[in-house]
Amino acid sequence: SNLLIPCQSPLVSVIGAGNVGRSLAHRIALKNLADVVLLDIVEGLPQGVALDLMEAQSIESHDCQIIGTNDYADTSGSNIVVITAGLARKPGMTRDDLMNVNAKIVVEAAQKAFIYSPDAIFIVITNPLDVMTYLVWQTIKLPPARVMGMAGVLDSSRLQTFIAMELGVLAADVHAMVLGGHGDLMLPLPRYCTVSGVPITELMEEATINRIVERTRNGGAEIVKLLQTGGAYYAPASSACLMIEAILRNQSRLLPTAAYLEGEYGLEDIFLGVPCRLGCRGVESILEVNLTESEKKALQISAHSVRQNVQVALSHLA
Ligand code: TXD
Repeated sequence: SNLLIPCQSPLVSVIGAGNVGRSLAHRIALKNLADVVLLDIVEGLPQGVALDLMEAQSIESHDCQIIGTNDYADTSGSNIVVITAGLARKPGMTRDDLMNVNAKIVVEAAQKAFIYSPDAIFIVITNPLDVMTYLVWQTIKLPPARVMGMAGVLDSSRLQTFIAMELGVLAADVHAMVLGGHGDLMLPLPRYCTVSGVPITELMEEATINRIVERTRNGGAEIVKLLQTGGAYYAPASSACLMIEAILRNQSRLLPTAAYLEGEYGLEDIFLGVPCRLGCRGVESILEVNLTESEKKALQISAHSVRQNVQVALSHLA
């Protein structure tokens, strides 16, 4: 009978077993979504993290296998490859320095992972997000639907949390949409934020909304300032996990995703955060919502800055 045919779990490979990578592996296992291969350049690190996670398997009663490795051959046949590898900013390093170092790391990771998982969907997390996502796509030349970047889900989740805190409502009842690049130029859209269907513009003063929007823009920096030793990782891992779940379960969820634009929003040949339907084929479609003139302008400015950085990174890689 069909019951006797063993069915293989999906496989997610996470490149970079640092804070985000290991938290993501944990999250995937807790949700029993997929087996996970954690890969890092540091010897012993991914093996240790994977073993530690596996040692909780009986307590958490999931049945995901998590292995750690330094060898891309072990990532073979992944359904999804997530790239979190990279360096954090060190004293004396400019944003450009960081970008050029991470560009090299990310391009190499994409090339090597692609050899072993040519059918995978690639999700990029490494910063600067929109630039790195473009480089991955350009390196492996996949159909654009199969390459995407995670940032919008995190930025929207931050906004949702701040709205919930302000109004004293359940965060899960709040829905928000943040578009544009991941960084100071992101474009939160209060007009499209609701609490159980009620627009927040009906529930909050404009000044309050502006304050919350500003806090969202600086969400990453606020955490870095508190932690001192690195950036956020729990909410980023949860955000990436949501996208992975939407893909593996073919949920067709509408999530803000850094996707390749081919004329949408008047933009071409760029990865930028826009609302996407995520399903088993990756980015199933891009939704073009109506933007006001000033919102369009803000998106253009965000796009311009991403484009400039892509050029810097490409000239450095050449
Ligand atoms: O919204 C978003 N997209 C983001 C992005 C939210 C949070 C973090 N964001 C970015 O993700 C952050 O700015 C970094 O660029 C990445 C990873 O953040 P994380 O906090 O996980 O950084 P860590 O803890 O320093 O981990 C990076 C790991 C570390 O273990 C390195 O040894 C490894 O990457 N690394 C490599 N792995 C494989 N191959 C190579 N070449 C390599 N170089 C470093």
